[in-house]
Amino acid sequence: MPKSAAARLTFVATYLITGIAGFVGSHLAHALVARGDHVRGLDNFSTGRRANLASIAEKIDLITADLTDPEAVERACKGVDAILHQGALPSVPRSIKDPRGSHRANIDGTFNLLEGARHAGVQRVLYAASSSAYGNQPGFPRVETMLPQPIAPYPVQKLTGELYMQSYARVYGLETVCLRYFNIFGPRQAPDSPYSGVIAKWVRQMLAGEDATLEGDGEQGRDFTYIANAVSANLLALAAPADKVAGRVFNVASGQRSSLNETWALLAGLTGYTRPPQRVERRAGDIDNSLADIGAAGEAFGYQPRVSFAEGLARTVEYARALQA
Ligand code: UD2
Repeated sequence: MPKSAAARLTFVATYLITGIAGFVGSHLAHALVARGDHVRGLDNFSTGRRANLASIAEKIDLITADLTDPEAVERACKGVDAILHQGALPSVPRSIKDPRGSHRANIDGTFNLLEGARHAGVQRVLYAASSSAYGNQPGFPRVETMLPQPIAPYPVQKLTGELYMQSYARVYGLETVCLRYFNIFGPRQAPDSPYSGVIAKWVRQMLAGEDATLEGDGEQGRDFTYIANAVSANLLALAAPADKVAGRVFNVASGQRSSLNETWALLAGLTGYTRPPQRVERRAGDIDNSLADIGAAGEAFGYQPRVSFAEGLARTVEYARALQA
């Protein structure tokens, strides 16, 4: 086995972030650059935005390439200590509309990344997995030992990536770590696509005084997780000893459930929005409820959410308001 990641990665290391121009990828890049690490990024700019990297553009090595290009991915992995694999085509409804496109990005892309990592001798890969893997089975909070029951293509793809990560840990000794993100939100999340996360979308619409849509009765719940909490989970998982994390899956969440109706009310209060929601039908493949047990990540690498849901919403609205000004 190589030196433990904890020993090696406490020194200046070279990281590859896939999907670096996206919401989570760009936050990770800012955090790693801030602590003086070398950051290389890969993005095809299909959904990512250069503006997300503007203030660190000079400090990172940016490769414009697609995860489905095996040679480009293999080149990007050379000389890298650890990878934060965030590149993906998210959204449950997008995957229902275009299962082939999201399959390619999420499954073929993840496979190429693992092959690139293996050939380049990368030590550790953190993988952005999804809470959607749990599906609509009974039993809350969600614990990593539950059998996944994905419904739409997107959760199937994200879960397939997890299985590949675990396989590469067992077969090739790559230190892969799957972080199951629970509805991450915060500044820089794209607000203007039909596939945008609900909080980013509502904040933009409410601040612009536009109608906003509530799909279903609004009683579906989510464990909304502020971006800074997800970033801290990644940094902790990078530094954790291999025997605590390699080949494992961890929930990354706040450990609190909020309904969409509650979320609407909080955002309306923060933005001064008074219009009623435009109520439309529930989405196909939507999850009723989501709430994580975050004990495993706490035990393995000391993860604890530091920013509450209410504080996260306030920061998100403040950011969006400053952009509009
Ligand atoms: C899933 C995953 C999440 C992440 C994400 C990536 C779950 C529980 N979560 O998020 O972890 O992987 O996929 O895309 O599976 N909605 C409205 N109005 C709108 C937009 C959305 O009412 O304008 C509703 C939507 O029907 C859903 C909820 O808001 O009930 C959340 O939707 P979302 O697209 O923000 O995220 P979700 O839960 O599909």
